[in-house]
Amino acid sequence: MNKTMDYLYNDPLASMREATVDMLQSRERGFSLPQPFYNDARLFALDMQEVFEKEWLFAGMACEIPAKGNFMTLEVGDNPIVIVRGGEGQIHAFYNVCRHRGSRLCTKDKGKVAKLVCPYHQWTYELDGRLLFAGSDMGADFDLNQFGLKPVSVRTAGGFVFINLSDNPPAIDDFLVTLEHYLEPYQMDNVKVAVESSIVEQANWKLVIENNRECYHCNGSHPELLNSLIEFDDTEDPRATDKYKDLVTRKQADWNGEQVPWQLKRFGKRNRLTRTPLLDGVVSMTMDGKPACNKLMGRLTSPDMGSLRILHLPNSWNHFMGDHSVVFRVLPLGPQQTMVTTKWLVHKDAVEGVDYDPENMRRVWDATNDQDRQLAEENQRGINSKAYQPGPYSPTYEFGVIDFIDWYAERMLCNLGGESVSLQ
Ligand code: 3BY
Ligand code: FES
Ligand code: FE
Repeated sequence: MNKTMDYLYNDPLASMREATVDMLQSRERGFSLPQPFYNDARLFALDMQEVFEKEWLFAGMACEIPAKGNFMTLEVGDNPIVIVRGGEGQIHAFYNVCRHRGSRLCTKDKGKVAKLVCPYHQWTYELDGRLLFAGSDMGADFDLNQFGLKPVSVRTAGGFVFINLSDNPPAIDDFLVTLEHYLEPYQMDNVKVAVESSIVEQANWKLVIENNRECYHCNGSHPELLNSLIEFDDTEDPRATDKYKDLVTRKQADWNGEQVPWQLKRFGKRNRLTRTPLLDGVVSMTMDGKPACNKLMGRLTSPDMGSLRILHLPNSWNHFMGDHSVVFRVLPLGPQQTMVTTKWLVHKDAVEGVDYDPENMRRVWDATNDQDRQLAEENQRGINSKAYQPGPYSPTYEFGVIDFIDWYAERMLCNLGGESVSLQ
C-alpha cells in the first residue's frame, strides 16, 4: 500500500475502537465507566461518530421555525446543521455546508430567508436544498443538479424536531407515535419559546446526562427545584411511598377528567414518557409553585397537570406542565465540554409582561442548571485524577443512571460492531 492509500484507508481510531469494545465488554455493570470514557479525546471522537452521528438527536422545536423560510442551526460535533421550513410547510434538515468550497451557509442561530445564500460566493439554494444559482460561469459542463445540499434525516412529532446524521437511521416510529399522542393536549402548533438559555459545562456529555438521570443529589443541591419537584422519578421508582402512590392515584383521576395521557411508556432505554405529580398543592416549577403563565397550554383547562416528563437519549429531557414547558438539549463540544440549551415554552397567544414574566418563569431551572453544572464539573475534575476508578451506582437512587449507561454501552457496542463489519 502506498502512502496515500495508507493515509486514506487506515482508520486513525482503529486501536481506540478495539480498546473501547474491550472496555465495554469487560466493564462492571452498575458501575461508572472507566476514565477514558469521560476525558479521552479519541474516545470523544468515537462518541461523536458512533452515538451522535448515528442515533436520533433532539434538535429543536418546530415552533422555532413557524413559517416558510424560517431556519435554525446547530452543531453536532464538527457538523454544522441547518433545519429549515420549506414552501409547503415541511421541515428539511441539511448539512449547513456549501457545495462550492464548503463554507458554512447559515451563520446565525435562527433567521428567515427567501433562499439559502452562501455568504462566501453567493451560491444560492432553494429551501428544499436544490442549487439554483452558482454565480458566474462555472464552465459548460457544470450541472446544478449535482450540487444540492446534503440532506440530514429529520422527523417531527409533538412539536419536537429530531435529526439523524447516519445513512441508515434506526427506527423511531413507535416513540414518535406515542410522543404525538402525549403532546396532543398541548397543541404544539400553538406554542412559542418564551425564553431560552445556553450554558457551557466543563464536563463530558455523559456526566451531564448521568447527573440528570438521578435525584440522589437533589436534596443536597436543588432547593429551588424541590419547591415543586417530587424526587421520585416515576411510579415505578423503588423509593415511592404509599403517600406518593395515593397522590399519584388522585392526580391520575384528575388527568383522566382532562383527557390527558399519563401512563408510563418506555421505548427500550432510549425513551421514557410519564406524567408525575408535583408536590401536593403545587402546579408549576416556579419558586412559589404557582403558574408562571396565566394562559394555559393547548386545550388544557386546569394548570394542575403535574409534569409530563419525556426522556430522549442521548440528548434530551423535558418537563411539560399545565402553564408552561421546559425542554432541554445537550450537545457535546469536546471531551470535557458540553452545551446545555434550555427553552421555556408557552401558549403562542400568551403575552410577555401580561400573562407571564420570563424572569420569574426561568428562575427555578436557571438555578437548577447552574447547580447541575457545578456538580458535573466537580465530577469531571475528580474523574480526571489518577485516583479515579469506576464506582458503584445505587440501584435504588441511581437506576436511571444505570439505564443510561446500559443504553450507551449497548449502542456503542452495536454501532462499533456495525462499523468494523462495513470496514472489512
Ligand atoms: O427533573 C429532572 O429533569 C431531573 C430528574 C431528577 C433530577 N433532575 C433535575
Ligand atoms: Fe459557498 Fe463559495 S463556498 S459560494
Ligand atoms: Fe440536578
